[in-house]
Amino acid sequence: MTVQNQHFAQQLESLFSRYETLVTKPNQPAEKYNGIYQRWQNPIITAEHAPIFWRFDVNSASNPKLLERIGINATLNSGAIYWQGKYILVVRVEGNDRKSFFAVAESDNGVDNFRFWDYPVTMPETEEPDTNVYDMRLTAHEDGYIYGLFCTERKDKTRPEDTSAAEAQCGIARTKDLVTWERLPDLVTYSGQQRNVVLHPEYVDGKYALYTRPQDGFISVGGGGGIGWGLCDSMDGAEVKSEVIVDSKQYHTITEIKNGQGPAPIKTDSGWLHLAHGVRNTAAGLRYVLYMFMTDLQQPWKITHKPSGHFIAPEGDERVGDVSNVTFANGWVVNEKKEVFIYYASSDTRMHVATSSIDQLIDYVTNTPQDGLRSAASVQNLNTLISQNLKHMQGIK
Ligand code: M1P
Repeated sequence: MTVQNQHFAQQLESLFSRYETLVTKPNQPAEKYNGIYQRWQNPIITAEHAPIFWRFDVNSASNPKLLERIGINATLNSGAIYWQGKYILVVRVEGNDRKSFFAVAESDNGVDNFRFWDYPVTMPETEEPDTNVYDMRLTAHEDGYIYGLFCTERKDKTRPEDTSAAEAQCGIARTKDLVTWERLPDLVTYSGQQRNVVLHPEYVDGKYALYTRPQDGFISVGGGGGIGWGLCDSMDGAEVKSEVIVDSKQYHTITEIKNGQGPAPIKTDSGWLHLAHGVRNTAAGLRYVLYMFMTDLQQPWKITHKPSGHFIAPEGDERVGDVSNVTFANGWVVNEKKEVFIYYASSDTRMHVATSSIDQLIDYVTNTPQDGLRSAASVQNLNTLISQNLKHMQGIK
């Protein structure tokens, strides 16, 4: 073996060995307690989790200096499904070239040892090719398919001179095995643009039901916004003729600038549990947090409970990344034990998990005070709790 070949072999072995250490690292619950959910210490999927053979040409003949050929920048906003006893994420993987694509990663326990399948998803295109695809929401629909709804982004051709002018719409694909995807026509709505569109898992009045996010522009929702709701006859040529707003953006709340549905809601005996994101502006830029609400079982477009404030906000290392001060979730799953695994990305960079249970989340959603929309109302909520607690604590002395 030549010196160069020896160096190549050593480097490659070290790359594979460091990779194995990373992907097999056990995760532990974080220390902080709120009784609602448990954060876990380590990010579950990072750019470094992309297999070595995605990034390097491992043949010493064609890559004698062992250079990285295809760089991966981030692993973020992932759809999730509990499928055949495995915790499956359809990860948004973003290359160094800024293009996102989907790739499936699976784990046996949902909190660590996530591994990507060998190949990313080959998503068919429509007649109008996507420039970028991202943020898939997975829904196992009662029609028997697993649907993936995602954002398809293309250049805004009405503004050819503006190189950042883009248009977001909802791409739709379905699968039965998460390997082969049938691409269906993009969703048609009568709002300017759409992002954060999610398919409800059940028919409503015999139709498919969609959570939407009507928006006037690509980043700004403008006069539109809010989490919308609409029905359509078919997912093959889906058209939502009218949208009602389920949860609107609201002044001086966590949704002041915009909001969007997270993953598909979870059905419980008390109502549909929803996870969403809310965005407000700050001097340091936009801040994205997660929040929850519950809707009526028969009328999923009607909110029955909505706790005030955020459910998960960026903390510690989560606060920094490509787009700092962001938590975003488009995937959660429930297992046989009614445990809930909430998969969220931090700062558009890496994936994390927090675990909870259906009972805890129902308790949180139904018993947390609502937002009174004024400081005085917040103090009133606090005073009520304090006085109840002080009486209770005196009683047990
Ligand atoms: O950068 C934060 C998020 O911004 C967008 O979300 P929204 O449409 O609600 O503003 C998306 O691009 C999302 O992918 C990203 O995480």
